[in-house]
Amino acid sequence: MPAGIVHLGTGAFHRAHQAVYTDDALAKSGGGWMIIGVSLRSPDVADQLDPQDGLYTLLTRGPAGVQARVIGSIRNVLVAPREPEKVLDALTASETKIVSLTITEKGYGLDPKTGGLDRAHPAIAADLADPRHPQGAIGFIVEALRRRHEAGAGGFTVLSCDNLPSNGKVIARLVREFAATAAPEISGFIEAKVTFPSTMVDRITPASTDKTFADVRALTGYDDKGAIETEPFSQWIIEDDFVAGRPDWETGGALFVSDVAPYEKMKLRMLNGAHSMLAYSGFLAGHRYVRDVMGDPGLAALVARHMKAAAATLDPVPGVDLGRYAADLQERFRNPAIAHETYQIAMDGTQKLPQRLLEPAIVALERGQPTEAFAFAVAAWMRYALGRRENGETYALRDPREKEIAAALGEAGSDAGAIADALLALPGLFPAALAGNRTWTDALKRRLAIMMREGMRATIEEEARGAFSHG
Ligand code: CS2
Repeated sequence: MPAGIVHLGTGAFHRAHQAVYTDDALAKSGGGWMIIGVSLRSPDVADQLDPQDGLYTLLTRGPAGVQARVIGSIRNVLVAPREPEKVLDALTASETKIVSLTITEKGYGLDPKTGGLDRAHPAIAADLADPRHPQGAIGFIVEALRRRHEAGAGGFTVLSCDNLPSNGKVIARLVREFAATAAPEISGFIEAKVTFPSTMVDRITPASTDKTFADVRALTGYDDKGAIETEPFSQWIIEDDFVAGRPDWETGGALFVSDVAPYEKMKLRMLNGAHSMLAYSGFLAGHRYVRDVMGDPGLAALVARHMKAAAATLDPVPGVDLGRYAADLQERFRNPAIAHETYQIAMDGTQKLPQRLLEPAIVALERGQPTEAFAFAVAAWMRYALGRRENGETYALRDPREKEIAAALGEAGSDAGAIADALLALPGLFPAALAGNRTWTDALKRRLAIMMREGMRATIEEEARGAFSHG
């Protein structure tokens, strides 16, 4: 079957989510919707999948057991640094009707201060300097659109599948802003021929381990270098605004709506917000996996509290009972068959905090609702940002602002107030509504001080007992 989709960022999440919906759609309805994957950095996925004709096994692990399924929707994977012209050929091919992305929050080049393009972002800066030879996602999309416009071809749909609020609007803004500098002649073409639907994506997908490969071998008899694993749950909510058609993704259960924003906020604040909170606190309390966190009564109570506080910041979500949603999320977090590392979720904190913890904290403050859950979560991130466990062992933060954080913390030592002030002052991270709110910063510092003095476990116990509930 011909390819109709070029996907940027062919990591495990894409292969456990959009590629599966596309596999279902191809099986039921056919159509020229195979996927050409693109890796913007590492050749690993291409080297795993291409010798296997793009085929790979998806393991689904539920409490009741494990299932293996071969996914066939990916045709091949290109490696951008190795073969950039082939990537541009795929993006400009007339069959290409959708360009989708899972490049993580930090891949976009979004300036948190302005909501626009961060011209200092490494890939954005490089691509603005040499727009005909792009390296990053936005650069590739704009150069491909420029070539399509020049050739008199049509546009395509840009489909962001990352955990950013209004992800379609965000990438539309970045593409337009980038094009205004790099290819101003295509702005009318973008308005007329390119759409940017927003999507909410959800499926917990831990990194593959030796156990993934061993189980695949036992279940299928194949040595599958591209095998991945995930949970049974999967959700995809999409705005139906495709400029040149789309696969029959409803087949696999995708839901098409006119406004995805309420669902995105719900997922980002309840699932991802609780995830970030439990990742920082759980990691420091010695829990390797999310399921271990859920087996810790104090932390499990804080997860429930967090979801409740996050739910209170939301407007009604069509067709969703938020109490039921929270209960289902906790059930998913408890899944004993999924080994999802707290350290994996803890990465890229500066990119995740705003939409997951800071925005809901501001809403809670405005509405006079409880904010302790957010103060605890942010304090846990600050403690985590020190990059050392309580026994002194160090770990990499794996955050694009890691160096800047280390420099900011250089002077602060172990003083909770100084640590918090240094991190609150990181440019563009904490909105004034939080950094300038004394009650909020005091609540945060009080928790960080206990974390520094008594350790994370003791803080979790006190927090779960409600010992700080008045601030
Ligand atoms: C997690 C997400 O790593 C993280 O930050 O919170 O990847 C989460 O597992 C997914 O969004 C679930 O859909």
